[in-house]
Amino acid sequence: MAEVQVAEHESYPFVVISNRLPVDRVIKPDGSASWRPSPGGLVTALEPVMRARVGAWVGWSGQPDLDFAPFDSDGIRVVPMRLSALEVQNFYEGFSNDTLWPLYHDVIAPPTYHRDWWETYVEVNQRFADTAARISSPGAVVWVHDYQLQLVPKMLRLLRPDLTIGFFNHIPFPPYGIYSQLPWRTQIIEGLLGADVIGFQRLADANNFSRAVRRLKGFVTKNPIIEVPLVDESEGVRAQGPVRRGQEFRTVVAKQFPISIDAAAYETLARTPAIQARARQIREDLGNPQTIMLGVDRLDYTKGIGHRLKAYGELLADGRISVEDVTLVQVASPSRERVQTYMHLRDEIELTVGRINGDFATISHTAISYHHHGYPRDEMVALYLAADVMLVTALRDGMNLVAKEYVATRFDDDGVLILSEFAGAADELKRAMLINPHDIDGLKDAILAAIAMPKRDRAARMRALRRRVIENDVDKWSTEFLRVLNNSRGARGRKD
Ligand code: GDG
Repeated sequence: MAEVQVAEHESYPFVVISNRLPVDRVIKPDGSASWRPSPGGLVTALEPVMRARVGAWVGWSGQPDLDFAPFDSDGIRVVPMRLSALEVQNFYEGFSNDTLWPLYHDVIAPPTYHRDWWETYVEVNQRFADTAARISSPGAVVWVHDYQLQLVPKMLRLLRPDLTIGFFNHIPFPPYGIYSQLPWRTQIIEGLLGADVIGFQRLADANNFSRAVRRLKGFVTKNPIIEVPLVDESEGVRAQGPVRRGQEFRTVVAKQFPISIDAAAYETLARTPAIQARARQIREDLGNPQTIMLGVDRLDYTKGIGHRLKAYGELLADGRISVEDVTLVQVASPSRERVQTYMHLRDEIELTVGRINGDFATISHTAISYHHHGYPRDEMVALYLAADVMLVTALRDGMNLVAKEYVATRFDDDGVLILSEFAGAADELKRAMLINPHDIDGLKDAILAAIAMPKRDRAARMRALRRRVIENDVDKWSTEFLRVLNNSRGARGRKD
């Protein structure tokens, strides 16, 4: 097992751990390599937090079998972890993306359970915990992120009881009836309970977690506090049943901290004349349709891309809209391309796009402008500005930052957000047009209503949405999480 090369003296008072680093290693055509910021929800959310603090970010470089020394990237100290090709298969593609991801997203796709994937998950989590333990200064704050690393909090507490440990779950936490399928359900709960604060996107996720704790461990939960009996100072999470009279306990906070975006940064970009010109250009290039609808997602089965295409295709087939008037732009950024389910999904989506375009596009007007690649952020903002209707039709989504980015961009108070009630963002963005993506007729009606919505109604809704997104930005999210984490430092109690 490769050691991370960290100088003896290198230790930090604030450490973030996530599966992926905030940077990707890219090989240029001339064979030289460099690091560039990686896209994705987590990075987008945490970058500003890290830049404002003295700390390090521990994560995988994205390429198997390679060791890299820690380095500075744009003000962030980056500590790369090594994963072997087999670990990438078992831990990342396997247990994380083919067991936990589908299980935590309401089994939209069937989860696969393999014991050797689990074993690698334990080993890799241990290695992340070892590295964090080595580079954290005494009493440091460590913030662990996401479902790939749920065992790290307990492992880290055993190694370094002096640390304050936070965990944030970016994806949903499923209801107990679904969660209980997991053969390693108790180990995961124990792993998470090693944290002082466990953050979720929605209240429902925090409640699902507390219920799993009650069912599997018998601990008392008094929202948002969970009492973990201290059988032995560092191993309390192994205990079973409620705290007994006279017994000491550690308190763990499990509550919702809805994640957000750097709203001001999106608005600044949107106000840039070059980006506005680009938005106009996009409309022109699409043949000046009356309505541009937009979808932006990782190509993932949780995002409901197929449901959206079905609704749009049926509206064209019914003759209720035409390609001259309404165009759909779909950005589907490549994701998890080595996992079977994702390969099938791509085939299925691209077949549908091809059929709809084949049936309805004309020489001058395409039906769906489909893009299976990522774009620079400037281009994304231009797309948001150009889009009259934004379609977020996730079947299940922790939060969905795209919905918030669209709102932050629309400083002109225009544009309609159609938002799935199964995305965490629906808890906050109540003035969006909330839809059930499984109800195709309902989705079709919502699309028609969005297209026909008078300007005054669009503006009123957008103004209300903007207030929410601007008030609750990513800075507030991290400040609030870290405030609660700081207050939780060493929280203990004794049962009377
Ligand atoms: C997970 C949870 C939760 C996408 N394509 C491009 C691009 N993106 C950016 C978007 C957005 C981010 O990636 C995607 O974030 P989401 O929240 O929509 O979804 P996940 O990737 O599934 O994120 C999710 C999130 O974590 C945070 O907690 O909200 O529920 O599943 O920022 O703009 N960015 C650029 N080019 C692209 O082509 N530049």
